Amino acid sequence: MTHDRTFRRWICAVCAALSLGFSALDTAAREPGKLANVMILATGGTIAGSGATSTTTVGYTAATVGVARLIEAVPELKAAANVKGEQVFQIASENMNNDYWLKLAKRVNELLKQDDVDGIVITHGTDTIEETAYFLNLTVKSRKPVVIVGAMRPSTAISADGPINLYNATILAGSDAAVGKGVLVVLNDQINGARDVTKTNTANTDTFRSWELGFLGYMQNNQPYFYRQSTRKHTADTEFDVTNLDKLPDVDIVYGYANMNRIAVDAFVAAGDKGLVHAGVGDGSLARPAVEPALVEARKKGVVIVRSSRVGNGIVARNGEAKDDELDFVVSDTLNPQKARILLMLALTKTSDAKEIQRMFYTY
Ligand code: DAS
Repeated sequence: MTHDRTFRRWICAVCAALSLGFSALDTAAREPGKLANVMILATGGTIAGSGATSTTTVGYTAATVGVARLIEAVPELKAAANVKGEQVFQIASENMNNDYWLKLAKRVNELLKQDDVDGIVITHGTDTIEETAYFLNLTVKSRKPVVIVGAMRPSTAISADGPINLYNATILAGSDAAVGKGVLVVLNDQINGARDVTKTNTANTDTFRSWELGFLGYMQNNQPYFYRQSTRKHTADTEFDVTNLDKLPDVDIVYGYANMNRIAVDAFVAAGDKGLVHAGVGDGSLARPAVEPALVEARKKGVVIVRSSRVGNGIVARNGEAKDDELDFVVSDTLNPQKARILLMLALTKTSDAKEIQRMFYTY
């Protein structure tokens, strides 16, 4: 074996050992039997909501209860972890935006650098919990657990689900089993991964699913039970860094349907979008002659085009329903349109090369 190849192998071994060392430092094990230190970051939502009566489960006001009261309402948290609360902002999550995401991601990364923080729980509205979870899955630079939790019934309702969801999320955020699993979403005793979870019912407590790709595990009897984990890169392995970002590139979504026209595509391009996600019918199909020419023109103006699907399951195949190689389009793989938008935004902070962005869609 030549010296050069031996040296290269030696370098690779050293790098592997160092990365293991760093990741071990990142998740320094607690003394056995000591409670984990978990930060609860509150952002609003139904879990912090209140209704006029104890039977009001729709038509209540989200984002009215502060983090201190959320924690006080679940005294059992004291046996789950050493918890501290912080109100990062207080909104109904349909009002979530890129600025809130950047603020939250920077605060999470700041806290996770602290040795006295073992994990983080984020209380959040359910409407965009899947998007915030995926954004953090791509921007948190730590293997420590980050668990996002919401509720489908306000805190004032009979059988409010917020308290047990918050308790489960706190247990999970303090558990070694959750280390290195990426950002997790916990409601209804089910553990979902950030990449694949989506809201599937407007009002029911079992609304969060990862459809065909499935839950990662369950919360039961005060502990997590994992049965799978994501095969895609996340958190500590991400190439994206929002530390010095104050704004994200403008990316919007155009929804596909019968009788579609090109007006929305042209409007977003005229508004200066850097990327467009097309939520196509079927396998990400493009209406011709109405829409495909508009997307081709947009690409020629430098707008990066991602073909996604409104369907909800399955792979959007490259060169299937459109000549992606020839048109220099990107396909979203299995990411739904709202998550494809998030990855495209972060990708555009690093490159506008469609082939490089396609690599990112097959990586995360
Ligand atoms: N409006 C919803 C939200 O804040 C309420 C909820 O379900 O959390 O996402």
